[in-house]
Parts: sequence; structure tokens; C-alpha cells
Amino acid sequence: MSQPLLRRLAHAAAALAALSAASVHAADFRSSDIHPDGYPTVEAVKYMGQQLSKATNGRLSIKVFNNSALGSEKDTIEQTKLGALAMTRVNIAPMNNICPETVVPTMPFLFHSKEHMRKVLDGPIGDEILKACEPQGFVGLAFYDSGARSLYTVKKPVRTMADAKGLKVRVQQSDLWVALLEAMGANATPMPFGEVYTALKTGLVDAAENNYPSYESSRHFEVARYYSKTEHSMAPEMLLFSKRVWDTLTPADQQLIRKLAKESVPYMRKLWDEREEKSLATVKAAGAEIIEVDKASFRSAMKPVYDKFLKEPKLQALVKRIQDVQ
Ligand code: GTR
Repeated sequence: MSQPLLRRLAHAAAALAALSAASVHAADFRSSDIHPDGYPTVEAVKYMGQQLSKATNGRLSIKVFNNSALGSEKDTIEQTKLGALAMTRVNIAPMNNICPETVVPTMPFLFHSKEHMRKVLDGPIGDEILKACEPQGFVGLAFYDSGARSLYTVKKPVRTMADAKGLKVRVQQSDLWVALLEAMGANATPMPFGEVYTALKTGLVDAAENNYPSYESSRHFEVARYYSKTEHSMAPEMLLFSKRVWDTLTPADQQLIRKLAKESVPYMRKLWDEREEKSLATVKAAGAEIIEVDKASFRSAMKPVYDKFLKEPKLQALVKRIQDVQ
């Protein structure tokens, strides 16, 4: 075939592709979550879907599959990468092994308050981290709150670092989380969230760690009733869109989706603040013991984690910038 003909054919194919992208009239984007109905992350994505439907007269919408219906976070991340799933709401931790920048907001004792965390993630640093996952196939739309994570145990309370020694602790599926618990002297067992209740109940693990809403909604508090306020990480939640699906959308739709995702953040936070309080009251009423710990001793044990996971200067620079945010 002659060169000009080939070139013309290529142009025609490109025009056809552009046309079909522009003419995607309707889509019901599937989004996953491991949490049940009523959990702030689930409700925030549903809210975003309603707004999307309203703004497009029903042309675009979102259907949330919650309660791990589409698998663990690791599974849904994989499906999102492949484009089998349009969106997934996951914690940042299972992204740690995929997208190096996500390690930064996961780091132990990095944020000193909820306000600090929100300010960083709402600003240019948050946007840089969201953007950094694009080459891996994810369009980062927003960060949601996940509070502070603390240790909870079945048999004996943790009050000092010495109490954590040798404990078998369930962690999220991330190398950073394994190292974090090992730095406390514990033995880390990575597993999906949906398996943790049984693991605590059967003694496969002695402990787990999470924020109040997850400790409560998963009913882990029924089995592990000592909640020790280590508050060792404020690893946030992420809302990710599949880059493969994204690339089939018009720029106007992309812009709308980005905007509505950002607008779901304050909605989520309102629910989150209420839920944290409610969950704490529920677990206390059910007999969970909330224990103050010597946080400084836990914090000072984290140096090996910083040394191991922040070798790259660009990650070190991000940490420094976060620490400098007032
Ligand atoms: C929760 C988080 C989930 C999941 C879970 C876990 O706080 O909302 O996305 O990461 O923790 O520990 O697996």
C-alpha cells in the first residue's frame, strides 16, 4: 500500500475513534467499595453519582458495589487497571506497592492532626500524589478521610511498645504496613479486610489496627475489645478512575467527573466526623476499652520505616514539604 493511502487510512481511523469517544452517550460507571451501606466512603460515591446523573440528565451515572461484592481492594484495583471496573474506592495502602508516591501519606506519624492532613491532601501536594498514579493506569480523583488507625487486641491490652512485641497483627496488603508493624516489634500478617473478623476470632491473628468506624462497622470490637490509641497512621482513602475507561470519555465529561469527585469530599467529611463519634460511642457501649498509650515511644521506633521506604529524594522532598505545611 502506498504511503499517502496509509496516511489517509490512519487519519480516517483516528477520526472514527474520536467520533466514537465523543458519542459515548450513556454510561453507568461501576464503582467498588469493601464497606457496607451507610459507611461514609460508600455514601460519598453514591452522592457523587447522583450529582453526575443530575448534571448530565441521566446520561452518566455511578453504581456502587459495596461490601466487597467485587472482591478485596487488591482485586478491585486490578480490575480498575484493566478497565473492567470504572472506579474503585480503596484505602491508599494497597496502592503503596503500585504507585510509590502513595507511600508518603501512609507514613507513620506524618500528619499531626486531622486539619494538617486535610490541608495537605486538598492542596497541590495531594494533587501531585493523585496524578502520580496515572502511568500505572489510575486517574486519582480525590482523597477521602480515614481518621487515625490504632491497634486493637483480643487477649491483652497494649499500653507500651513492649506489649506489642511478638503480637500477630493483621495488616493491609502493603510492604510498608508489614515494615510498620515489625518496627513495633509485632509480626505482621497481610490479608484482605473481609477475612479479619474470622482471623481474630479463630486466633489466626492476635490483633488488627484501624480507625473507629471500621473497628465498629466490621464488628471487630466484639472479638478484640482492647483498642489502644497508637494513632500510628492517617493513611487516607482514595477514589480512583480507570485510565482505560477515562480515555474513552470526552474532555468535558472528564472535567465534570473530576469536579464532582472533589465536591464529594466535604460531603464525605461531614459524614465522617459524625461517624467517628458515633462509632466510638457504639464500641464503648458494647464494652470496648479505649486505652491511652505512650505515643512517643511508638513514634520513635519508626525511623527504620522512614529509612527503608523513603530512599528516593523525590519522596523525601514530599515528606519535607508536608512537614512544612502549617
Ligand atoms: C479501612 C479502609 C478500607 C480498608 C480497611 C483495611 O479503614 O476504609 O478501605 O483499607 O481499612 O484495613 O483493609
